[in-house]
Amino acid sequence: MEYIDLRSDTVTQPTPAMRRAMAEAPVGDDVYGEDPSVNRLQEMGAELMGKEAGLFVASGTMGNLTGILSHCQRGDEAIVGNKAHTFLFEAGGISVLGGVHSCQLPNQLDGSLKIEDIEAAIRPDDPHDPITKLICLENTHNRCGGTYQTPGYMQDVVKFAHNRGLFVHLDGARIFNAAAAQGINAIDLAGPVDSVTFCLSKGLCAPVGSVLCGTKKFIRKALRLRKMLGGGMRQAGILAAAGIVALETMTGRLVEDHARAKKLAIGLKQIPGLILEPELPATNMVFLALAPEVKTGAEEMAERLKQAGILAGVTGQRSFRLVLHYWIDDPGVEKTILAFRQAVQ
Ligand code: TLP
Repeated sequence: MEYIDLRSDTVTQPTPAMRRAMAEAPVGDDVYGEDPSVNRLQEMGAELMGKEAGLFVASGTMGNLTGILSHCQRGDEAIVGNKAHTFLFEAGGISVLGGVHSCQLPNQLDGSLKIEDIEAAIRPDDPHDPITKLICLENTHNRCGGTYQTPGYMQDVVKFAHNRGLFVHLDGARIFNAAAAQGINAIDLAGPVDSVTFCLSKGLCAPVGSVLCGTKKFIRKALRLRKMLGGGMRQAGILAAAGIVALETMTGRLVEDHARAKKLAIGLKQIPGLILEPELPATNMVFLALAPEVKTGAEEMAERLKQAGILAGVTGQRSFRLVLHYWIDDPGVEKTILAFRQAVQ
């Protein structure tokens, strides 16, 4: 059976244009800095983010880890949201591999961190304390519902951070969704931060990879860390070629996924027993929960949906995440609404 796979936008397959570009990509040894496709992708990424340099990495997780370890020494502290991907879903890498202590602040409903909370969390110069070094933001914010932050918020946090001698790293895995939702460019969000990771292999459909961007000096440091982490790939241009196509052709269409997410949310909201959280999605993610009167749990419901050809992401005992992407069309949305209606009964 061909499934309608809404578990994530990470499930996206490369487009035919990407497969062609991969087959024909000029390549070289990227550890020597000699892969023309990787070099081109890195330059494109840096320019789009308003940074001096970029570094192609295997994944969003590797981009965040390499980025945070480039800012922080062992014993430094990074301020993160308590729902941040970096904190929840990256296997504790910054602590395990980098000796970086994390200070978790409550993410607000919209995914932001309050500047007052950040200010209160900055450590005094006291030998009892780790040294506050970095603030990590996420935009769009995955676990807060695919919500986005505005350029004004990004500027405010960075201005505050720099006044206090802190750096800001942005997990911009879906920064192009954040930009598309606001009708702006990614540079309007990433421009102020010290470093940013964005992903090619989510809504942009490339098969592998992310790009970490920052100053030349920062990327020089990150290059050594990437090598240490085993991420020095050789003829990686085969992968980068798909990333180039992703940047050239896929960012402009993300609004279509956002429109379908809204359509899906509106359809699901009509079904008794389903609670949309939030009621309308900000970007490409729909989060929903089962109302108390529904006896079935999320796992069993997901099994029923699977029988109907729909793969839903289970996020808790009674909750789901549905992610829209390039490979989900309007009939797919309709079919999903119908399948939920039948599964909830
Ligand atoms: N997110 C995945 C899962 O890990 C939850 C998903 O399905 O959404 N930052 C953000 C905001 C992310 O959502 C993800 C992946 C990453 C970083 C990590 O990217 P990868 O999977 O490439 O390491």
